[in-house]
Amino acid sequence: MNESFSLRAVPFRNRVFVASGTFGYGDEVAELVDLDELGGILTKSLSLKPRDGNPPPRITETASGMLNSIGLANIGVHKFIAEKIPKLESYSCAVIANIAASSVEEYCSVLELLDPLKRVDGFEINVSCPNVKEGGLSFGTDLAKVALITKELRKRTQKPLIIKLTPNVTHISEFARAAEAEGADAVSVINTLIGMAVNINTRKPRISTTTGGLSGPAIKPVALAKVYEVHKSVKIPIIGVGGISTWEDAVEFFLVGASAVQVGTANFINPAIGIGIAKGIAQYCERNSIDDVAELVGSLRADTKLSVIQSWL
Ligand code: RRO
Repeated sequence: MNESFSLRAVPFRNRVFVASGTFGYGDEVAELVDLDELGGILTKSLSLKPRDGNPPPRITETASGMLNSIGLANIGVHKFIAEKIPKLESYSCAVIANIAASSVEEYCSVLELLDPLKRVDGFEINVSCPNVKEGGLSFGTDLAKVALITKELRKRTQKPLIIKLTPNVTHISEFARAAEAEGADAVSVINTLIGMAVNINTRKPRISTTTGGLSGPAIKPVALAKVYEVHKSVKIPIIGVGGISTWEDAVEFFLVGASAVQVGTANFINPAIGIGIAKGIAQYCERNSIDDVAELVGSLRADTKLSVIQSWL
């Protein structure tokens, strides 16, 4: 049974990745988890300079979900190269660097610093952080900006270029099409949904920035619908992300059109969960005489005449 996947000839052992922001830079988790059993690791978003992020409280639990407002806290690209890359050298698991920035120039600078490194297999471009004033959603909700960022980065790398899209727009498929048109190799669908939680005793928001990004099982139905929408609109692979915590969840994403998946919030419960999900997918394929996970991708049996999404695509 073939469970591998590739982008621009970069091979991934299987189709289960760990999502950015839920797995540090990989090295922290390496003592607990055999990284080489994962399809790939998406690093925490990297900016040019280190960032402290937003003030606490910046995480709170909600029904079947988690609300975060980390605010892009990260060690900065220089420290990542000096301290994290050497620790990842002994693993063969693909490392995709996630980049976030507050200007097109900053995206380009971070990518140019990382591109020559052998240990960096590709890039996921975060144009969808809901928790920063500059960059983030202000880019990800602007079609022209998404197109420009993709175009400028495409000129600067031959490695896989993945654009991570926000669900906080009317039609996510338009953004996927813009990324595809400017040379993206894949899109990650979706980043977190803007959400809010209130403490009725203090009458205060439960996180410092009032609103934050909602993730976890609560958002899985939304993520599935967004992947389904994007699958109708682009030919490049879609990496499905949003609330996946079991292998059955992952199979749902394949059926609606994802070529690979990322496990995010579930890593906070069990950082080895991605490996279990990959094994569950392989066993499901074997039980159902499926020779290649690719056979599942987009194989949903939906009555297209009754599909509401079609009408406005
Ligand atoms: O750091 C964050 O607050 C954050 C980021 Br960069 C992101 O892309 N998505 C999210 O929910 N939080």
